Amino acid sequence: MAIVFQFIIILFSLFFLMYFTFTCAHVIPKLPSSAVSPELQQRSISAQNGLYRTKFFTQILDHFNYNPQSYQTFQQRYLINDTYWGGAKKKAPIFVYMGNEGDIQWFAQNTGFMFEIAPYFNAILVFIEHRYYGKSIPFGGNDEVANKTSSTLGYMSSTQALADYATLIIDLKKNLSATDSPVVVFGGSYGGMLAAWFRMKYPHVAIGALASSAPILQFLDLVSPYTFTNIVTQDYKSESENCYKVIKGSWKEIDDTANTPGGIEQLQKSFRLCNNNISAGDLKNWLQTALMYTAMTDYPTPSNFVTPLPAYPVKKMCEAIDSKSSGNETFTKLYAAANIFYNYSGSVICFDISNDSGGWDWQSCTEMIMPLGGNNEESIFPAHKWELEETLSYCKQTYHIDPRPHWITTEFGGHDIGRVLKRYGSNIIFFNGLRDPWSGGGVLKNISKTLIAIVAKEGAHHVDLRFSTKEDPEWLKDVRKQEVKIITSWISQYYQDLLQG
Ligand SMILES: *[C@@H]1O[C@H](CO)[C@@H](O)[C@H](O)[C@H]1NC(C)=O
Ligand SMILES: *[C@@H]1O[C@H](CO)[C@@H](O)[C@H](O)[C@H]1NC(C)=O
Ligand SMILES: *[C@@H]1O[C@H](CO)[C@@H](O)[C@H](O)[C@H]1NC(C)=O
Ligand SMILES: *[C@@H]1O[C@H](CO)[C@@H](O)[C@H](O)[C@H]1NC(C)=O
Ligand SMILES: *[C@@H]1O[C@H](CO)[C@@H](O)[C@H](O)[C@H]1NC(C)=O
Ligand SMILES: *[C@@H]1O[C@H](CO)[C@@H](O)[C@H](O)[C@H]1NC(C)=O
Ligand SMILES: *[C@@H]1O[C@H](CO)[C@@H](O)[C@H](O)[C@H]1NC(C)=O
Ligand SMILES: CC(=O)N[C@H]1CO[C@H](CO)[C@@H](O)[C@@H]1O
Repeated sequence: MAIVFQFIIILFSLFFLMYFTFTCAHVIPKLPSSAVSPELQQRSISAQNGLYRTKFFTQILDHFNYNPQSYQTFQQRYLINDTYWGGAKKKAPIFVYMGNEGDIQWFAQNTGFMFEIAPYFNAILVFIEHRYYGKSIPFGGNDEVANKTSSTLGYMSSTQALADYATLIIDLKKNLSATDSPVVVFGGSYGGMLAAWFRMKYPHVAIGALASSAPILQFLDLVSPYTFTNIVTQDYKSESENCYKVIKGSWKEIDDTANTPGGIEQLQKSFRLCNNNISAGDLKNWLQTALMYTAMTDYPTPSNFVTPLPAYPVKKMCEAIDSKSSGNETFTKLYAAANIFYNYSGSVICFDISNDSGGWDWQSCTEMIMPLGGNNEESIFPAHKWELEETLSYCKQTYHIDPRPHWITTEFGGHDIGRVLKRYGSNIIFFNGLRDPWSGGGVLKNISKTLIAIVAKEGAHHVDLRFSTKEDPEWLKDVRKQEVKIITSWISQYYQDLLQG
């Protein structure tokens, strides 16, 4: 679901850059789920259970090659819930979540929408884990081997993942004797991109797709690299002009302080950091990460997606910054804001600014070259021009491979998407919340009667897929109602077609 910012990756590229240039810090956004460490995902997962049973499927390593190595297999995890299923005899529907970059249990638990609509549709729910994440690791399930070099990581791609999903779904339908049951696919963030692409590439497997917050246009020459940060900027500005100004002014103040004797110690103290060896760049990354993720997960109710947060966290951060009790000091104000993102639980003793990298780093070095992180004059973040060259050299250095920045648009399209899709595509819902910085790379216009863009002005990253709560605002209830209505129409159309033979 979460396509979050690849913050980690970004951090990596950032460090690489700083090493050479010591230029100002910039954080490249990541999809939200890539920001959550496996340990953290695990902790939140074990807190919940009873939603599904876990299964494994023997999956082929390489769907697109007939050389002997490609016949190697790995165990792919999927989760299943058949409590509400109407059964194969009734041709009751199969709802499949297309796993993103992380542990599938985490996505299942953050996709309450599917659990809540399953009884209405008498649907069986299936959540499939993406290869190279969670427990679905090729090369004997050993991530140290699988993740080690580009020759083992080479089998990780969106096209392989889609082929995995098709293979598993077809096999599962056979096992359930449910070949005539309609399949609807769901996904948020990167998972949403996969859902949309799955419907385009495998129309014989899925009758429709709900692609929530899927930035399928966040690629080279399609949207401005500034959209992401422009939206983040707008989010904070919309709360208060002062909030925007304080944050925007803080970067220079951090640099200036860091350059004075004892400045680093002062920063450490002001922000209550555990690390005793940080740079201004580390601190700025850490703050920018908080600002970006808070914008992405600016949900109208308390949430625990990337981290526990109050309802409307952007507003809360700005209130902290604007509040008189935060004093006049920029750092006190910023600390108060960061404390909301990093310490809403109140259990953090000091902040550990450290970084690590996940599997998305590989993906963002091969095909997922998303122009992001560039900032214009107005930006709330330090100015930084997005350069393809930086990504290319970082990837070369890290993985010894050349990224293929045009592959995604070659494989799935994107240019003139409306004109192209309206002639051959159908049955996709593109949901976007305009407060979500990723919405800049989303499909925001209706393409045809069955390629529908649902746009929520107040919405954040795949908010529609979350479990409903009593406090949900009307607009969110309406979005979900609209989605249910559209999915109902796909399914009844399918049954009609089936009758007509
Ligand atoms: C399916 O999900 C529901 C919650 O919506 C839960 O009560 C039920 O136990 C789950 N069934 C299985 C087989 O896990
Ligand atoms: C279908 O059944 C076969 C035989 O039991 C099993 O090996 C395979 O994993 C099953 N497929 C799925 C998707 O679970
Ligand atoms: C702090 O980091 C710098 C490089 O960033 C390194 O040269 C120095 O040894 C480190 N100091 C400590 C105490 O780790
Ligand atoms: C904050 O600013 C106001 C107005 O500029 C000033 O009167 C006040 O003394 C300042 N407070 C602190 C704690 O610096
Ligand atoms: C986290 O919040 C708790 C409770 O408000 C507070 O006592 C603690 O100092 C905070 N941690 C940091 C690092 O600021
Ligand atoms: C390596 O594998 C683990 C699964 O345990 C995954 O979470 C992680 O993101 C992978 N890292 C890389 C660099 O691919
Ligand atoms: C797309 O069409 C639907 C009705 O079919 C409408 O509810 C929705 O607002 C339209 N979306 C946009 C972005 O105009
Ligand atoms: C603060 C911190 O831990 N920074 C580390 C982030 O990752 C780079 C690359 O591995 C390290 O060099 C930094 O020390």
